[in-house]
Amino acid sequence: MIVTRVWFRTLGSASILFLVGILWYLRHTRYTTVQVHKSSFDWSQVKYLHHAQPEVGAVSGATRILPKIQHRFERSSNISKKQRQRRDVILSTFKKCWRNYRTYAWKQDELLPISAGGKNSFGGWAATLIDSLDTLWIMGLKEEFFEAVGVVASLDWNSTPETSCSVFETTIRHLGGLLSAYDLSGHDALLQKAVELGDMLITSFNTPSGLPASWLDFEKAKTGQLEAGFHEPSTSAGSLALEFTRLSQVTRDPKYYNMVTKVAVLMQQSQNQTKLPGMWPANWNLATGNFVSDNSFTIGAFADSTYEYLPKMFALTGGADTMYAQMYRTAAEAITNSLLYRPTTPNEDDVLFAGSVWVESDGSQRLNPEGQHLSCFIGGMYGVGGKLIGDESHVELGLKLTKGCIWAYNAFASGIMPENFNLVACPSIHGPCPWDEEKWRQKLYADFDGHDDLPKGFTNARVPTYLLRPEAIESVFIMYRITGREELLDAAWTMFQAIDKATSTPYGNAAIEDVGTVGSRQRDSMESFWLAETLKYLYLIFSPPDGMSLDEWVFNTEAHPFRRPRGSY
Ligand code: DMJ
Repeated sequence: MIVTRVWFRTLGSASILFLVGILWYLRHTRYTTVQVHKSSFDWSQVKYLHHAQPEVGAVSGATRILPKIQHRFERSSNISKKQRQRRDVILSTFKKCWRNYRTYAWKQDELLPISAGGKNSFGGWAATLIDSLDTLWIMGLKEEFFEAVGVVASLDWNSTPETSCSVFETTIRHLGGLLSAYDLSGHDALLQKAVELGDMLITSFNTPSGLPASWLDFEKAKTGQLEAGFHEPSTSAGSLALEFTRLSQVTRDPKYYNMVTKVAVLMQQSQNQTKLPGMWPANWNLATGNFVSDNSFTIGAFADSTYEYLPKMFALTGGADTMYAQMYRTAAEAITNSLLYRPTTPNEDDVLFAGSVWVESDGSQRLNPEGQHLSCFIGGMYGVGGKLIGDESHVELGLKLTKGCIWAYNAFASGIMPENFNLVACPSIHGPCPWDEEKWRQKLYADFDGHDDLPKGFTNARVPTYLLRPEAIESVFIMYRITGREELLDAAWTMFQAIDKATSTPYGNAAIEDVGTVGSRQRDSMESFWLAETLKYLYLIFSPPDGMSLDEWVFNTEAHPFRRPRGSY
C-alpha cells in the first residue's frame, strides 16, 4: 500500500513537472519559432555594372588585446536600491511607449504620441519596432521581443510606398537594429533579414565612382543606374563602416566590409590634404571621391558619426584595422586644436564645447562658438578613443565635454538643452576663463534671435527644440562606465526627470518646441531613437556595469550594441 501511494505521489509530481515542461515549451516555441518570408526581390542578384564585384578578402587582419575601456567597478554586477528604483522608472516609461506603439502604430515607423496614431517616415518597414528590438532584449521584455521578431520575419524590403530610402538612416536604424538583436539573441530570422537588407543597401555603392549614393532609388539600384552625389553629408559614406563590417563578420562574407573599406582608404589618403588638416569637411563629393574641397568643418550635423566610428571600428575589428586608430588620433588632435572651446559662464565652470570652423580663402580659421545637441556624443568619443589608444588626456577632455552638455541642460528653464545655440568662447581651453558680463551682453545683442530671456552665457538659442535626442545622455553613460564617477548617475537622473516632465504624453513622449519655456508646446513626434537610444542609455546607466560592458560591446551611432571579437579585450 505504502509503495503504491509513494509511486502515485511520484507519478503525480512527475506529471506536474512534465505538464509544466510542455507548457513552457509551447509558450517558448510559440514565440521563438517563426516562419521567415523571403523578400520578393533578391538584391544579391543585382549586377555590378561599374565595378567588378568587390574582391574576396579577409574581413580584417589578426586581432589583439586592446586596453580596457571600463572602470574597475567594485560591485560590477550589483546596483544600489536607489539605482534600481531609477531603472524601474525608465523601464515603465519604455513600457508605456511600447504598449502604445503596439496599440496605435503597430508595424508603422513611428508612434504619434499626442494624437495616438502612427506614421511612416522611413520606408514603412516598422522603424520603431526594429530600432527597439535590442532595447526589449536588454530590458528583459522577451515576450515582446519575440512577438516583434515575428513581424520582422515577414518584412519585405521590396514592398514600400516610397521610391527610395536614405542609405544612412536605414543602415544605422534597421540594419544596425537587426544585427544587434541577432548578436544578443542569436535568432536566425534576424540574421536572414539583415542579410537581405544588407544586400539591398550595399547596392548603393554600385555607382560610377564606386562610392555610395545617399539615397537608394530602388529602380535605379536594380538596374545599375545609381549615381553618387556631388555635395553629400560625410556621414552618408563615412558612417556605414560599423554595420557593414559586423555584417561581414557574422556572415563571414567580406563583400560588405570591402565596400566600406573603399571609403576608409579615401578618408585616410585625404585626411591631411584638407583645408583643416586632420579633419574632413562636412560635405564630400561622392561622385568624384574628392573629400578635400569644402571649407566647413564640424563634428555636429552632417559629420558626427563619421568621427564617432573611427575608434569604434578599431574596437570592432579587434584592433586589426589600425588605420582607424591612426585616423582617430589625427582627427582628435585637429578637433582639439581647432574646434574645442571653453565658454565663459557666470560660475566659471571648467567645461568644454565643440564648435564649428569655416576656413577662409586665405587659410585662416573662423570658429563659430556654437553648441549642437548632436555634438554631445563627442565626450563619449574622446573617452572611448582615449582608452583604446592609451591616452588619458582624451578621457579628461571627454569628461569636460560631457560636463558642458550637462551644464547646458541645467541652464535652461525646462532642464533640457536646445538643439542649437551660441556661447562666448575664451581664447584657450587651458587658460583662465573669467566671466565678463559686459562682453556677454554685447554678443547677446549681436546674436539676438528673438529670445530675451536666455540664461547667462548663452547668446542665442537658434533652434530651441528638443527632439528626444540621446547624445548628451549617451556621453554621460559612456563617461560613467569609463570613470565610475557617481555624480554622473545623478546628472543622468536629473536629465531624465526634466526630459520626462517636458515630453511625457498620455501615449508616449513627444518632441518639444522650446526648452526655454516650462510647459513648452509639444510636437506630435516620437522618433524611433527615443526607444532605441535615449531610454536604452538611461536604463543601462542605472543597471549593473558588467551588463553590456564597453569592453565586450561597441555601440553603433543608433545605440545598437555589436559584439566585439572575443580575445581582443
Ligand atoms: C540618431 O539617428 C543617431 O544617433 C544619429 O547618429 C544622429 N541622429 C539621431 C539621434 O539624434
